[in-house]
Amino acid sequence: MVISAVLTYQLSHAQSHSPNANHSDHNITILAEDYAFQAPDRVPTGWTTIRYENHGNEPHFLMIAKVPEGKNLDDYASNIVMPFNEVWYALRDDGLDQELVFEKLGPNLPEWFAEVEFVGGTGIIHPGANTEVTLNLTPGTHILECYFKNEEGELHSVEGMLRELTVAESQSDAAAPEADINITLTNFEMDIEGDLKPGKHTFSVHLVENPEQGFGHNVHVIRVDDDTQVEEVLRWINFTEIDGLRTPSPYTFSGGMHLMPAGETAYFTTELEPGRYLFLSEYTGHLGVMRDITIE
Ligand SMILES: [Cu+2]
Repeated sequence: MVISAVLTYQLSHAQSHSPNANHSDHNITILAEDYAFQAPDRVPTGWTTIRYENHGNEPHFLMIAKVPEGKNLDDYASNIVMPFNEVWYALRDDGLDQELVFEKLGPNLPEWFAEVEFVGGTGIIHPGANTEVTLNLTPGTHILECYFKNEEGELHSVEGMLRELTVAESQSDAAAPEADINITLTNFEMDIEGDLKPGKHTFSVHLVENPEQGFGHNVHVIRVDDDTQVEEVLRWINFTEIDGLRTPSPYTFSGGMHLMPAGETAYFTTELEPGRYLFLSEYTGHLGVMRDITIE
């Protein structure tokens, strides 16, 4: 299959970068480029802080998926990213009804997709921006992924933003950071506690539960104008919309936290300026997991 061949080439190309990684360090940097991740190959178990820098010309995010034992990057690319890409092409090119996305996708995903665990990551960040997230990682094979779309409507993951990260058995001695703002995600609400004033903040994200159907909750911090309609942002952040999660982006992104397991807590930092922000869950914002906040 042509797409698989292209993807395999891009993956091996992307994988060939191996920058400044101290493999035993629990503070790592991951660079987002158009379209590759530069990252270490290994991190220790426990609390790891990831500085995520966007060196590209497009918005990028970082989603981290832990795959079941015995599965690797090639399995994830062929058996999970490809079926998603095929459904996306059916939406983009063949006018597939959005209502039929999961009906079409389901039979093409392997049984082991149910065992893939999304363990956090970042929200979308703008070109030139950076953020930090701190995650409590457990040993195993992980996949770094960004599925934002470029101007041509190709998924960044298919263009090369897929990379393997091994969480080694060795234990990080780092502790969880102190948060000054606490976000709690439930079905179907987002609670935010703390003093949301201008400046840099460390947010804790505690995910109480994920919905039984579909994907779970995450947080994107989105700077919007006073007259921006929430419904329009909710529509745009929907992957199945033709212009959704796609360059050019009509909004400005300040990070957040990607999909994570129920019961866990993770942390992110972001700098807030006076103005209006939406804190929005990509898959469940339309069900109420969002907040519309103006920083005075
Ligand atoms: Cu990207």
